[in-house]
Amino acid sequence: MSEVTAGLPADFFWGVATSAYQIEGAHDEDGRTPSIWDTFARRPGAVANGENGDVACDHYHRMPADVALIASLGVDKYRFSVSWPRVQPGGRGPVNPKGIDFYSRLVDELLEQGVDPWLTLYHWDLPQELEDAGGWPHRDTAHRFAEYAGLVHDALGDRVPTWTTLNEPWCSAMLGYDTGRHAPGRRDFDEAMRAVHHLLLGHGLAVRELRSRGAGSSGITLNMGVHTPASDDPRDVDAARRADGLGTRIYLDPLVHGRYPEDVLADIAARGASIPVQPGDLEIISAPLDVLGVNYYTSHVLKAADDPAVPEVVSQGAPVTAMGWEIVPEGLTSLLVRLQQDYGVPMVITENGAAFDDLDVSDGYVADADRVEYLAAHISAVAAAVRDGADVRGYLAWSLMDNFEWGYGYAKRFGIVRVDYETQVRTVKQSGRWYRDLITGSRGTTARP
Ligand code: IFM
Repeated sequence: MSEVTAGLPADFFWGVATSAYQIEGAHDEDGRTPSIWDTFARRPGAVANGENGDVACDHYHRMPADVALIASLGVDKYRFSVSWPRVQPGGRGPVNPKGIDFYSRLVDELLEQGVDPWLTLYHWDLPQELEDAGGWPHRDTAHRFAEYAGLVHDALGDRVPTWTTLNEPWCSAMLGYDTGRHAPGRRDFDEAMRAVHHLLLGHGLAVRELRSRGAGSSGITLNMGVHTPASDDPRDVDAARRADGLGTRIYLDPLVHGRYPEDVLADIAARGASIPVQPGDLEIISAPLDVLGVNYYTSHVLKAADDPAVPEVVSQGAPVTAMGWEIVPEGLTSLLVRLQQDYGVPMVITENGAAFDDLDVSDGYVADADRVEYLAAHISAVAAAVRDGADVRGYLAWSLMDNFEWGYGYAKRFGIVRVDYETQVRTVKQSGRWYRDLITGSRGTTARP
């Protein structure tokens, strides 16, 4: 066992993650209809260089080779997402046989290669028709999502052991409906709060559908970090409380404790908005989670701003990735220990990784020592949290390969495998080789054949 993994249990598992819109391409094939990201990416100025996911990594056409690549990394699990408008065009009605067949073949291919499929139902690609009908601020979207979850489980439930309902609902609600930086690009805080509740309700209803069909493990993935006040000035302390409230507790308190936090409800009300809870919703939302997915990239230091409702993030002087995100591995240890104490749900790191510019590319070799260092520091941070009592069962690196990084287009590369977008050639980076060796070493066995 290396120093990096010291303290991780023998059955700790390893994997890689992607999402549908970021890698699949084939945006209008085999009956797929547009999602909010297809629409948003066409809005001038929404995505860097006017890029979109029409082709992306062309994974839809290269899936068997990509699965062989995944298996060559020696991972236990592959986390992917299903494109809702591919399997249920328009977000209503029957399943699209060609669309679901793609995922059925993907699952079979993974199982054949000895890799467990980990399925995320929603990684931000809402069918455009459902946005036109009101999107996540509209309660019916939660019901549509549960119906879709049932359709996908009917087709794949016999072979997929782990189900995640939503990926990072904070991004869907806040970036999608408050700041407008993500699809659908609306800017209205009250709509964002309505979206939060309907995303959580959709999660709870979907879990009910999955469990009624005998699903194995069901959970949700949240993006989280640590929020530290810039000073002990009560205004900075309040800034950190607010960021934690809207970033973490507004999701985990209802999911685990069946109630929204009072202080957060008061902050929301002070901004003229509200959470549209109806009788029975919180019971649905708080169905026990088998697993909490934790996506971690950075942590923030907060300072009170002129508008106390919108705290300011200040630099803590740490080095940054190509996203400008500060590298704070110790934040991951603190976060996991805090989540264990406050919520006590078994956890898996469902995403962690870094964008770097990968300038050193030659002769089929990508030297990305910066990414190796980032991954090593964060895996060590997970091991430290486990030694401190956090129940963390596995780690999935973001991302298997370079892909469409939302508003940044293809300029930001998170992969441990490089994608040449001209040729679609994949090259395992130094970090990918390092990760494979780490996995092999942590098992004390040789790599899978
Ligand atoms: O690429 C995204 C992913 O889709 C969701 N989590 C964060 C990643 C990096 O920004």
